[in-house]
Amino acid sequence: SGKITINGQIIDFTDEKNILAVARKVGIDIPTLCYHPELTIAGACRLCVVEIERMGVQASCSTAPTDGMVVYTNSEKVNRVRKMVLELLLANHDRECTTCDSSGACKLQKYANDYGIKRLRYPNRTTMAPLDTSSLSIVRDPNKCILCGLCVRVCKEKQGIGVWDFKNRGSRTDIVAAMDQPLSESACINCGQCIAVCPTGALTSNSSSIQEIWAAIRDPKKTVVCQIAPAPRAALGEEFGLGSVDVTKKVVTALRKIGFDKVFDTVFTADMTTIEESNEFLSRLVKGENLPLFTSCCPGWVKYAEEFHPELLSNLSSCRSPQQMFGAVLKKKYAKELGIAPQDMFVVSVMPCTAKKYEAKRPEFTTEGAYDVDAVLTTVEAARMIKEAGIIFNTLEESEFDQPMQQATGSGVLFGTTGGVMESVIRYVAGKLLNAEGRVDVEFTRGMEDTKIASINVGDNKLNLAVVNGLSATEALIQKIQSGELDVQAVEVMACPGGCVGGGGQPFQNDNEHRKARASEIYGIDAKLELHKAQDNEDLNKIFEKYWGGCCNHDTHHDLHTHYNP
Ligand code: HC0
Ligand code: SF4
Repeated sequence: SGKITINGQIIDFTDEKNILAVARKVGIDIPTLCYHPELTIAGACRLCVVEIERMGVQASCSTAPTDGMVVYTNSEKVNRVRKMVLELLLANHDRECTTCDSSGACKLQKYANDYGIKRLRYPNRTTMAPLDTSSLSIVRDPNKCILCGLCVRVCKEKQGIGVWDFKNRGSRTDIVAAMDQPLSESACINCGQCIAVCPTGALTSNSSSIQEIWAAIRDPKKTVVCQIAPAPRAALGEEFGLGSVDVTKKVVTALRKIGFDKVFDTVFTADMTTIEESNEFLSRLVKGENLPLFTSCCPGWVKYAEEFHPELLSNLSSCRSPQQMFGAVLKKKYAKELGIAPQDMFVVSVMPCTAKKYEAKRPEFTTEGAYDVDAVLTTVEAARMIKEAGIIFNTLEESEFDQPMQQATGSGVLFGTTGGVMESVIRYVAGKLLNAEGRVDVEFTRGMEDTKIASINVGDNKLNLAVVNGLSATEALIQKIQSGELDVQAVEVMACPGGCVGGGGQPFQNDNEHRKARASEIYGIDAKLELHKAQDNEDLNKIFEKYWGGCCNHDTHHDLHTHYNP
């Protein structure tokens, strides 16, 4: 710790590892392209240079503060270096910004503007490399890659997978997926975290479903139905400058205006998942079988388990995710009730997640040859459709989800943040075993730490439980369980940092601050909702009764559960 002077302002520093962090702490912005506070430091882009007395121009991301240091973040020399860096990056960059999916969110575009880069001495690149569109979730445009390496680092460090890597050196340097094969051939689990850290449009979500959805909406033969997941409701407003606030009821209005015939809440089937999964858990506890139970609603985690831990597949809950439970309800039951063939119903979901695009296309999730969920929009893509439809979002009136699957409990909303599925299960189990009335709030499941472990007592049962997010942390936890060091009966896994609020399809500022803000909004929604535990959802209880003669039986198992492929 000590004091440093930045632009004449004396600042105390404690454990900040670099000058950049000290400056940002007091609201002095230094531009960066290759830096992320949660990843290792590369010092590759040189945009974060500052001038330090007696040390000259240095990268602020890789220089530690020392007592008495005097730093200038915007001197003439510094800005000259930054302009040069930006010009060189732009020289080798496809500058078709108007048609880029990241236009408006791109940091290179922003800094070129901020630093007044006008005429470039170099023409736009003329030889364009082909795009990798092989993945259902992610598109890579190599012509927009600035080689910052954030995708390489996030996939290796946070997910422990290492799909991306550098190839060649010097001016021929490139970033490629494993073995230089198309992304779809790699071990990629489609989480989209590389999109979330990419500063440009080199990595974006595969948004090809937008056109399909417009076509379905315009097709008079199709009944188009939309469901919206828990996490987007606290983030979609960011795309309209509203910040991380609950916009659920405005989104319902917007989706109706876009042309959806019915708008439902994925929280309804999150409650359904809680009931099916909790009973599965209780019956495994009684039999002492397939423990610990691992949750299975995160498709990134499911694919990871299939690729890297086939021995754990019998421990995964057999429940479909809420997205796919809703798909099943709609195509297998609700369509029939309306007298519609499953092929004539088009089901869309709005998800914070790029892996949900892949999950929807898994061959097991079909009814009479039609996909249960036909198309998946990320939060960002849903906002784009709202804009394309000419809807002024911010002044929209609010409206309710459709009947007869309208109710949603606070516990289902919690699914959108790390720890939420576990808390829902605990609430359900406590309610069921203890006939507990009233609210059951859980402490240990909350917060952004990547691994949370606790023992809780539910009546006579002592439950050892774990909640984990990020697959590197998950891998570490699995090692502890398999070595016998840790004894737990249930584990909630979400592949993305912070759970779904930090999904790869969420608005671009996908850092810890935003994840926390979104999660706290989700807890706020739960606190306000009167319906608290999954079993409080009366609409759901009626649907269970009407379609399957109750819950957790042979027929719900057939329609609402799945199997995994080693
Ligand atoms: Fe999630 Fe879901 S909560 S995975 O985190 O379980 O994507 O938001 O929709 O399916 O409900 C994502 C979010 C969902 C599902 C739900 C679960
Ligand atoms: Fe790695 Fe996830 Fe990107 Fe796939 S989507 S390359 S797993 S970070």
